[in-house]
Amino acid sequence: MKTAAISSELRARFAQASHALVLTGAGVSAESGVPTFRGGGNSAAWKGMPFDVISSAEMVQRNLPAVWEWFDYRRGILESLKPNPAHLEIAQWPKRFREFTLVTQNVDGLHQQAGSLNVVELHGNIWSARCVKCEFRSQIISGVAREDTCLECGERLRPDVVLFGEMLPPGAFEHAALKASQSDLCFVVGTSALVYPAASLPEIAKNSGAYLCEINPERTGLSSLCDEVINGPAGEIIPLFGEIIPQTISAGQT
Ligand code: BJW
Ligand code: ZN
Repeated sequence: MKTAAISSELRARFAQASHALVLTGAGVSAESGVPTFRGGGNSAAWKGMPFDVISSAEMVQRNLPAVWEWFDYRRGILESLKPNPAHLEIAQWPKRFREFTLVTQNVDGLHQQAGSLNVVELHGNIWSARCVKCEFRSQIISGVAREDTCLECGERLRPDVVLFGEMLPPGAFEHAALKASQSDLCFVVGTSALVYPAASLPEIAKNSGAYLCEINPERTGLSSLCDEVINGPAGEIIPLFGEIIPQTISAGQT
């Protein structure tokens, strides 16, 4: 895959854009070895349960130990995995734009491991637990037994992730939607764009005049809305942007 994968139009836009937003999904971590949700692999089902059954608010009510088992298993996989060239290149992008916002649906923390700051995590983080009753949160540290009960009220802790039918963290989507509406360049990377409200962010960006680019080996329901679709793996395509000579002065990430 050569730089030719990026059109001259997109190259110019990347060099000149002032407000950029990137929305990532499971596909950006696929080349690190994290299974996607809908692309098959180990993660699509857990002990015969489809992931949307085990990763559901109802299962937290019904069988929290099973939900923990599923998330403990996934954290176990993550312990040995590293950010890939897509995460590493995206971590450099705040230097390329006056404003840069990284929004992820992923719970794996790999963007932060790659050096990205202020990542908007729409669906929470697998390295955090929260109380089922109060606001208490507890970080989960690799190799250290996680807390089972809330230190504030004694209730049970659950994974601090957003399951189907649950609300997103307060303000997270609103912040992302505002930044999407202000962006002049928007990338959608490695998401099937099936899960809302995350999937509405590219639509918001496009409706506000942003140039919309999708990077994904497969077409998605969003592809026809995009100004440009690059059908390829994020870990090969995204680093190619690092070769584009900037034409704007940097200022940081919001
Ligand atoms: C590569 C690649 C490579 C492979 N390089 N790419 C409007 C309409 C209809 C329904 C709704 C709606 N608004 C809300 C809903 C309900 C629901 C929803 O969206 N349902 C749809 C499925 C229809 N949404 C919610 O419930 C959300 N909450 C909410 O809206 O609250 C308000 C509310 C509450 C109550 C009632 C009503 C409203 C919450 C959604 C939470 C999603 N949670 C999960 C699980 C997190 C925990 C866990 O980790 O287990 O989040 S589901 C799962 O899907 C996970 C992901 O973040 C999310 C998105 O998946 P993603 O990232 O797109 O992954 P995949 O696997 O689908 O796709 C991977 C892609 O990568 C593919 O395209 C590959 O081709 C590609 N790829 N290799 C680049 N190398
Ligand atoms: Zn509590």
